[in-house]
Amino acid sequence: MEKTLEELGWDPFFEKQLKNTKFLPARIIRKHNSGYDLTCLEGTYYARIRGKLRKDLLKEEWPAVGDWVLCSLEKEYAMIEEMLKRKSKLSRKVSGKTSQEQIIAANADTIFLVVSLFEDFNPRKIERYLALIAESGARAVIILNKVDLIAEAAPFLEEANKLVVDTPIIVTNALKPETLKELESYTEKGQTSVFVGSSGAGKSTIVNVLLGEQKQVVKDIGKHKKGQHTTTSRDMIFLSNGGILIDNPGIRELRVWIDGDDALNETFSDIDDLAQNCKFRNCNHEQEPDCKVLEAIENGSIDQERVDNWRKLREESTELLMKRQEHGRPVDQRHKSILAGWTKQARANYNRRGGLR
Ligand SMILES: Nc1nc2c(ncn2[C@@H]2O[C@H](COP(=O)(O)OP(=O)(O)OP(=O)(O)O)[C@@H](O)[C@H]2O)c(=O)[nH]1
Ligand SMILES: [Mg+2]
Ligand SMILES: [Zn+2]
Repeated sequence: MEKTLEELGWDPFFEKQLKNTKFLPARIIRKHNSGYDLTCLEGTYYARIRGKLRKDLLKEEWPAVGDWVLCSLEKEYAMIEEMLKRKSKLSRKVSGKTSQEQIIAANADTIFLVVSLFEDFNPRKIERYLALIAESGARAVIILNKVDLIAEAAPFLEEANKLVVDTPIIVTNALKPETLKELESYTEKGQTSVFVGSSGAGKSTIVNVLLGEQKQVVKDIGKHKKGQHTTTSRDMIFLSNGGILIDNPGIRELRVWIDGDDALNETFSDIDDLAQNCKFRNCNHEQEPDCKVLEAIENGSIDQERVDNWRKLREESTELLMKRQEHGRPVDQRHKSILAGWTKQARANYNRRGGLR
């Protein structure tokens, strides 16, 4: 059954970008090694990027699942002619020494971070995800799943609440669909929700509950080894109420893709607030005199580990920026303050290693 553009997630943000075009708006619903599937008013087509557009784009800028593009239809397939500007973009850095970006999903409204309370709860890892989601421009919702497998949720909830200001936290048991009711307010008609988190956290199980059928293969506990990915591709899934979901493979190594320091300031807003009154404007909160963050650690109002993680993420994102600069990428005003926070010691480490970790 063909879908209306609204059912595909079209809204005024994209409509405004259409100017007298002869091409059709279409949404990327799947990525293959050598092309894409996209859906437009005429149906779903295999698609490739027009050579001219391909030349204009860096490889890492190529369309991702969730992107809106303009296409033309040939007999059997579609040609992607233009890309529309994104409302949000969830990215990570490709593993290893490269400074390449990998777009996980485009144009999400909500990103559900699924954490298993049983095997996966780690505040530092959650902070890392939250920083990435803050950078994406989409809204974060934390799902603490598998509550049935632990004795008591309260200590976890308390710990999780220390990490966020107004990010919703939902405690679930995906094997009991009624515990997922609260998710429905985020998965309404035309809303795009993306599921991320470790392998085995329960992303696909939750997607199946929302869909009302076993579409996504979920891990069979008896048959698979721990750490093995069950979901291996990113697929767009359409709910009968008009909601749109993107299930993802579990992420093994989450290297930050942060451009400027807004996302870190947002994720660590408690540290950022305190830092306003530190003696030095670019205080690293390590051993500087008159440091308000160190005082807060001292009096127990903020965890040392949280501050260490902030520093680590900041270092990682600054190194990434350095590396991208070396590769000739432009540095703009937003990057200035993060580069200014680059300490002598960190720069020395970076140079000694000859680049990224
Ligand atoms: N007890 C319990 N088991 C759950 C819950 N949610 C999911 N599971 C089980 O956990 C296993 C992993 O679930 P999946 O949905 O495949 O996990 P995933 O996050 O999609 O994993 P990847 O696709 O590898 O990234 C399955 O055997 C599910 O049945 C829960 O709330 N409680
Ligand atoms: Mg899965
Ligand atoms: Zn300080």
